[in-house]
Formats: sequence, structure tokens, C-alpha cells
Amino acid sequence: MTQDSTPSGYEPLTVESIPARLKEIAAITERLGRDSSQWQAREVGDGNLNLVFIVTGPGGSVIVKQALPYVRLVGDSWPLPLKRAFFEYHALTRQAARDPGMVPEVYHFDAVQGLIVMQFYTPHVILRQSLMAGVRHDGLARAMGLFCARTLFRGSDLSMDTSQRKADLALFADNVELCDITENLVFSDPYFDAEMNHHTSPQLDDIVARMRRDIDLKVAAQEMKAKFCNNAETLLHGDLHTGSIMVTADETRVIDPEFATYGPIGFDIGMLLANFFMAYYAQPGHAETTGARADYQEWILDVVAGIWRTFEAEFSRLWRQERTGILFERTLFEDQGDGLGAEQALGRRLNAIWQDTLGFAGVEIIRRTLSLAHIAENDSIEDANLRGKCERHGLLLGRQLLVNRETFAGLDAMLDLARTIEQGEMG
Ligand code: SR1
Ligand code: MG
Repeated sequence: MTQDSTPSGYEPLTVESIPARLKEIAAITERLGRDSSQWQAREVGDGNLNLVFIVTGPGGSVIVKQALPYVRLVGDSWPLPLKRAFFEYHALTRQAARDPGMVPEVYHFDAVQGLIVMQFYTPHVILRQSLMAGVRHDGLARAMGLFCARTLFRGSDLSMDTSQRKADLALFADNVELCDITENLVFSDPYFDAEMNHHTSPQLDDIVARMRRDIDLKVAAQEMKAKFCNNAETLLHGDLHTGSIMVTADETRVIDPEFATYGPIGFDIGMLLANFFMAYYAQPGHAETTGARADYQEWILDVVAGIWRTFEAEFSRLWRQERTGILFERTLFEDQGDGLGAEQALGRRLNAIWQDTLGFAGVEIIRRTLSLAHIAENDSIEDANLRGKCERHGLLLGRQLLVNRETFAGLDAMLDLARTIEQGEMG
């Protein structure tokens, strides 16, 4: 059972209290060494919600992540239950089974303390930092395309045993408060004068006012919200942005699935692509000299293309080889010699996922520019005129993706539109 109120006995960790508080946990002493006086902890959490410590001892290092009973970004005026750690723990175990090696191994979970002890990835860095520094990563697109296809296919009714899927649907349905954050911050707040909104002003005031009068845009955003709330297709990561990805030169890993919930397959992919598009538009704000990041921007678009193409290919492979769930059963198609029917159904599913991906990408770009939680790529651009220009480009793309998601010609058309906007040829 998960718990909404903070359990008695819960106490936030500090760098000082960690050795004494965690020294009896075998999963930790096995990795760090038994002598806790030799352990050192540092707090490295840069996310919006939790405490995150790297704890190091003679034998190695672990990550200790602890939920706070409130939203760290805002403070204790916004309470948030610790049970998000429970959902992160369960999401990690499922993702590890569905795409082995791509998420940190969990060593220990403590529901009362909202605590997960897990694998420390080193020398990995958060991808968002790399995207600001202009660093490329081999295999990034392939790893993320595979991760999306495998976790999203294998968590759905296309693959799972129906009783297990329904049990998981019920389990993750209790992640109410984190869904509530997404429902408000992503799908509604940007489109009215919500209390926690902020944007680069006055540079974006005109486009913000225009967007709030834009009926097509608001209807489209609510249509995507309805899909997020109603289309429980698969277990989502739920917050798959470039701050939830860790990389080395050639390794990619995924962290932080505390927003896990059942939702539409296109949600994770759309969020992910949106964050690459925003990084693309932010490059002029990080370039050493004017135009110095042009090649890097093209690399980012290659990553976008690579993620989608890999997703499409792997999802298709899984469709053909692992379709063991209650949807589009083989008895209706292949077992009757009707392979063509199965291919037709696959094409239609991929087209629907593509349209959802565009819609979710659109809302993500807009919310990361106008709502509470922005992205470091834009926030760290000191020159407000330049920042406003980068963000405006994102808003223009976001609107087009969202409103025109059903009529978009395809991947190349999406990339061409991104370039056209960057060249200042629109709005
Ligand atoms: C109040 S939490 C704000 C945002 O941070 C998380 O990473 C999610 O993206 C959420 O929307
Ligand atoms: Mg996070």
C-alpha cells in the first residue's frame, strides 16, 4: 500500500547524518565498505523534487535518492507525498526487465523514508549539460529509440499478460499527485495566467498573449491532455527529458521515472524530441562565436531523426516477433496466413503514435517556456533578447507541431520546419 501522508519516522537525510543512518543497510555496506566513518556524502540533486546524494566509501559509490514531502523547487507550501519513490522503484524494476542495462540497478528501497539506493553512473553526465557544452554522444539516438520502443511496447497490451497489465495499471494509477503536476503544468497552465507561470518578458509578451487567444492551440492542447488522462496504453517513464538521461562519449542511461503512469505511447517520445528541439534552438545562446554551433545543431536534428527511426524499426520488430498480448492477436492475422493485415495494423498504429508524438512534443516545448519549470539551456542565456529569440523559435515550432499534428507530412517535414523557424523565416 502506498501512503499519502508523511509516515512517522520519516526524516530527511543530510550529508552529516548519512553514515549513521545508513550504516546498517547491507546493500550499502556491501558496496561502500562496513566502516561508515570512512564514507563521504555530497548532495548533487539539481532536479525539481528530491534530495540526491552520492555516497562514497573505500569499496565504491552509490546514489541515495530521497523524496522530500514537498516540491523542492517551490518549497513546503507545495506538499507532495513520498510515495513517488515507490513508483520510481517499481518503474525502474520494470524498465530494467524491458530494456536491460539502461536504468540504474536498485540496491535498496525504503518506503517510510521515501528512499532509493541505486547504482551510481560514472563518469556519466546529465545530457542537458552536454547539450549546452556542444558535446556529441555516439549511440545516443539508437539507445533512446530502443529504450522507448522496448519499454513502451513491452509495458502495453500488445505484449503483457492481461492480468499483469491490469495489476500494473491499478498500481501506477495511484501516482495521482505527479500526474496532477503534469496535467496542470504541461497541458493547462501555459494557456492562461496561472500563478506559477513565468516567461522572458517583455520579449515574449506578444506571442504569449497571441497564444492565449489562439483557440486552435488551446483545443489541441486539451485534446492532448485528454489523451494523457484517458489513453492508458502503456507504462510511461513520464518525465523523459534530457535531464533524465546520463551519458558518456558512447553510453546512454535513463534515470528518474518517478512520474511513471499508464498513458499514451507517444507521450515519452514526444517529451524527448521536444527537449532536443529546445536544445537546438538554444544553441546561439551557448555558441563561442556567432554561427559556431551550426554543425552541432544539425547533429541534434540527426539525433531527433535517429530516435524516431530507431523507435519505428524496433517497435515494428517487436510487433512482428513479440505480439503476445490481447491486442491485434496473431490468431486474427498471421495464424490465418494474413501477414498483410498485421502489417496494415502496424502502419496504422505507428501513424497514430507519430501524431501523438508531435502533439506531446508541442505541449512540452510550450510549457517549458511559459509554465513553472523551464530548461537550463534557455534559463542560462543571460542576454534576455537572445533568450527570448531562442524561446520564440521553440514556441513557433511547438504550436505548429501541436495544431498540425494530424496533417504533418513526416519526419523530414518536421526537421525542415525546425530549420525554417531557426532561420527566422516564420513569425
Ligand atoms: C513541480 S515539478 C516541475 C517539473 O519537474 C519535473 O522534472 C517534471 O518535469 C515537472 O513537470
Ligand atoms: Mg526528474
